[in-house]
This record gives sequence, C-alpha cells and structure tokens, in this order.
Amino acid sequence: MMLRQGFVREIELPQIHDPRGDLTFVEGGNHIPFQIARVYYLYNVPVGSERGGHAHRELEQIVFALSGSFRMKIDDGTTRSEYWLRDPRKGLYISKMVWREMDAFSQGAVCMVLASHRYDEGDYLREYGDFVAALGGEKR
Ligand code: T46
Repeated sequence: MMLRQGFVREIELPQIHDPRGDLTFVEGGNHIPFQIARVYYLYNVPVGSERGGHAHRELEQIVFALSGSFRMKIDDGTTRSEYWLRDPRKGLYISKMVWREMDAFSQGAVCMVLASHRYDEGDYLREYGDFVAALGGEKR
C-alpha cells in the first residue's frame, strides 16, 4: 500500500559545489509548496531521543537534516513508512494530517524545519486516537 499520494515526498534543493564548501538555498515561492511562516531547528539532541509523536491539523512542513542523520516514521492513518534524513539538500515534505515520529538521531544531528504556519498548540493532535478520529471526519 502507498501512503496517500502527495502527502509525503522528498524535495531536493539546488547545490552549488565549491572547493570552499557546498552551498544550498531555498527560495520562497520556488522550491517549496507553501509560504514559509516559521523556521525552527532541533539540536543538542541526545542519541537515543525520540521526538514527534503527533500530527497537525493544518500545518505543512519540510524537514531537513542539516547535519548528521535521523529517521522519520510516517503514518497517514492507513499506511506506515519510514525515511532516513541524512543529506542537507534533501528535505521531506509532510502535509497536514500525517502522524510523525522521529528517532535514531546521530551524534550532533541538526534538524531544520520550514513550516507553513506559526506555532499553534491548538493545531496539534497529540493522541493517536484523536488523529484517527480526525481523519475519519475528513473527506478522504
Ligand atoms: C515535527 C518535528 C520535526 C514552540 O514553542 N514553538 C515551535 O515552533 C515549536 C516547534 C515548538 N514549540 C514548543 C512546544 C513544546 O512545548 O516546544 C516544545 C516541543 O515542541 P514539539 O512537541 O512540537 O517538538 P517535537 O520536536 O516533538 O516536534 C516538532 C514539530 O512539532 C513536529 O511537527 O515534525 O518537530
């Protein structure tokens, strides 16, 4: 079974190779399918930590591993899938109403997220049962 089409996909950004180091950029309205309202990042993450464990009613995001690596476990309510993030050029687009869990952080991993909305605790579904119930109320 496939995840709901288009709900999760890889986004590859340009890379400028240079003997001084590589450069990657993101342009609003060009590389990503929403207006960026917020950027946040996770760092000093202890190896063995688990994060996420929720879905968002409206929020769309693109998740990058700027350094190191980690795993994203994705669940659309029907199908589960997992993605390893380890390349700073390659982000994972996650639409609204997708359950996500993160683990297997490497030492020194840095996760950067581009988000479509500002932080709003009311947008979170933090109980899996609430997520499934909310999906049931959506036209699929
Ligand atoms: C996701 C992964 C990658 C804020 O005050 N502002 C913010 O912008 C964020 C993201 C969080 N917070 C507060 C809310 C909580 O008290 O920071 C605390 C931890 O937040 P959260 O439980 O959202 O953290 P993670 O790392 O489990 O999840 C976050 C995103 O929420 C999630 O959508 O994909 O990072």
